[in-house]
Amino acid sequence: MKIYFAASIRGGRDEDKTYKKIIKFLKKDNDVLTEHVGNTDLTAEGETKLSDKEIRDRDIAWLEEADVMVADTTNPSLGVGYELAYAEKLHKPVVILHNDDKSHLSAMISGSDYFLDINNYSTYHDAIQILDSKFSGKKY
Ligand code: 6K6
Repeated sequence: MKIYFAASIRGGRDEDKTYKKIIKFLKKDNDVLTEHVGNTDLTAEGETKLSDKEIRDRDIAWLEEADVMVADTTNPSLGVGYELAYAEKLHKPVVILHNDDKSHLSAMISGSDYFLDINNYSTYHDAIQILDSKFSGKKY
């Protein structure tokens, strides 16, 4: 399966180690199109050779190509909010992971009829267990 993993970049990188572990798990059986999101060397300012337009257009092309989106919404991020709305527009299946101990998910996501697969987790191990139960043997 092709997975679009979405998580905060310029919104803040406090959870980057969790993103990295989630991506490592997902990569065992899937193609993760957005592996860079888990790069722990990436700062919120980050260096990139691409313009913002190139980043946005490339990411939307990947989202169109993906079978499913997995979004970690723990660290609020405008980009992730935009990607979630875009996934809804494309009718892509979306699995949301959110650590309620760290933030309160936006009502625009938790109150949407589209985003029904919202999963609270506390530790990285919980997050992996949630994804394992969803993805093992499942085709989107
Ligand atoms: C590197 C470091 C900082 O910026 C970069 C290069 N930027 C991005 N590269 C790839 N994807 C990006 C970049 N900026 C945002 N995105 C997409 O938006 C990712 O797919 C994330 O899921 C989401 C993060 O949005 P912000 O608003 O937190 O940056």
